[in-house]
This record gives sequence, structure tokens and C-alpha cells, in this order.
Amino acid sequence: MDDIIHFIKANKRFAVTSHSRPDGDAIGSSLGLALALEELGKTAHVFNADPHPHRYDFLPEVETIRVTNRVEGDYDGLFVLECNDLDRPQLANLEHYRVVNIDHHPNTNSFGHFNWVDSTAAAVGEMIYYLIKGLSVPLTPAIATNLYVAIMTDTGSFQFSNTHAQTFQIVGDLANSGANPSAIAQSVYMNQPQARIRLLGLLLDTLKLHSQEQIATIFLTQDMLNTTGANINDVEGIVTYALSVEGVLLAAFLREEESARYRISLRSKDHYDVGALAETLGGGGHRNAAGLRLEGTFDEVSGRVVGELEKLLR
Ligand SMILES: [Mn+2]
Repeated sequence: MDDIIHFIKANKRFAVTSHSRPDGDAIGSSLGLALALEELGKTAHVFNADPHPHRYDFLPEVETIRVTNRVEGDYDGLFVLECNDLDRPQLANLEHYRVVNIDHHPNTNSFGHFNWVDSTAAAVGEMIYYLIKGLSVPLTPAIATNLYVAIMTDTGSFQFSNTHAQTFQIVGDLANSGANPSAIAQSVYMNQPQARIRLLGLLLDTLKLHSQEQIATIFLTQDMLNTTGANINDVEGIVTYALSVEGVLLAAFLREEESARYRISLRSKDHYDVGALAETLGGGGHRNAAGLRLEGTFDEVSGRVVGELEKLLR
């Protein structure tokens, strides 16, 4: 982190990006960092390959994010947040910049000129918090709100196993600095597009239990999106419903991306390591939350996923 602080102080113009299809941590961390750089008198522009989900419309400065497929411009450095490699942002031209890689995934490649990876951090938002403290930038309400959302969403509202005592010290400081926990929770969770709730109804109808009801699966077809008018952003977090069933230890959400190609989200309770499992199948993630892609018919893919999860149970 000290090298990154020196690099920031010695330079003037920065670009900030994170992974495509950004989640709360990607967006909140990017904006929090960019706002802090501006507090220091630097120029900072945020780029992303995809628009932010509607529920983050209220985030301070979210309208300044440049949605593009390429980063152009004269920047002294490019921050890449929450990515395990330089392809994750899905943006062209990144290799032409001096890259600062900040991530909390356990299997991140050292793709940057600077690489700061802390797999104990609950969210990249926590790392940005420490970076801002290290830079002695005051936490404005706008910075505090963005970082609070990053940490709140990545910890499942402080419920996941990545939540640690330090998390509460950080969000306590953010609340003292102008982040409003109840207003933020209401904006993020009580502000859902009708289409998402209707899609949720269809998805819950697909719930199946396997292996003495310890494994739950749900699946999504393109048809369900078309019927409800929901979009892919409306799907974030839905796998949690499958894991929330009493007695279920492992959950999988299969999403048809195109014919015979599925994106699979895995979730687990306790010590079951779906991150390691996803990695053996070409994906990645954390112990309790991971993802991968598989090709085949629905029956082939779901059979394989359930089979692998059964092995994990034993
Ligand atoms: Mn994250």
C-alpha cells in the first residue's frame, strides 16, 4: 500500500475501473477512490464496460462513470479494482497504462505494476478505506456512502463469513462520516424493479433439492427474462434464496447464457469451499461464493454441478 500511496502522490491523472457487470463493491470502491483522488487535487475518471444496476442510482457521482469498451486518454496510472486479471474489466487498451491492481480475491494474478491483494478484506471497499486513511484524505459523506455500499453489499449486509470485527470499525467510521445505514439499505434493497420480483417468482418455482435436501439448485432461462422484462442485472443475489432454505448447505444457480452454455453461481454455508471447487472447473471466487461457466445441455450441466457439489459434501 505504501508504494501505491507514493505513486498517487507523485502523479496527477488517474483512470479507475473494475470488472464488467459491476456489483456494489466494484461501483462503490471505484467511486470512493476517484472522489478521494479528487480531494487530493488529482484528476480521476471512472470507466466501466457496463452500466451500473438501477439500485445504485443514488450513489454520489455515479452519473460520472463512463460506460465504454475502451479506455483512452492521457493517464499517469490506471487503478483496476476487484479483478483477478486484466481481462475482467472487458475494456480495450488497458495494457498501455501503468496498472495498480487492488483486489481481495484469493487467486488474483499479479497483472499490475503495483499489486495489492488482501484476501482477508471483506470487500475492496475496506482496502480503499485504508488507502484513503493512508493518504490522509478526509472522509466526505460522498466517499463514506460509496464505501459503505461496497462493504454492505459484499458482506451480504454483514452476514457472510468474510465479515470481521474490523469491518464494523470501518463502517462505524463511515457512518460517523456521513453514510446513513438505513437510508442506504432502503435505497439498495427496498427499491427493486417490479420485473425482478416477478422474475424471482419464476426462479423460485425452479427450486430443486438434492442429496438429502442439502443441495439446492435454481435455474434461469432466456425465456424467463423475456417473459418478465427483467434484465441480467436483476439476477444479482438471487442465488442466496436457494442457500437460505433450512438444511441446505450448498446452492447452485444455473443461468443459460446462450444455447448449451451456462454461467453457474455457487454458494455455501460454513466451511464448504465452493471457491476451490469452481477453480478446478475453470472458474473462481471465494470460499462461500464462486462462479464458473460450463457447456452442455441443461441436464448435462446440472448433473455435473450437482455431482461435484455432492463430492464436496462428503
Ligand atoms: Mn468484492
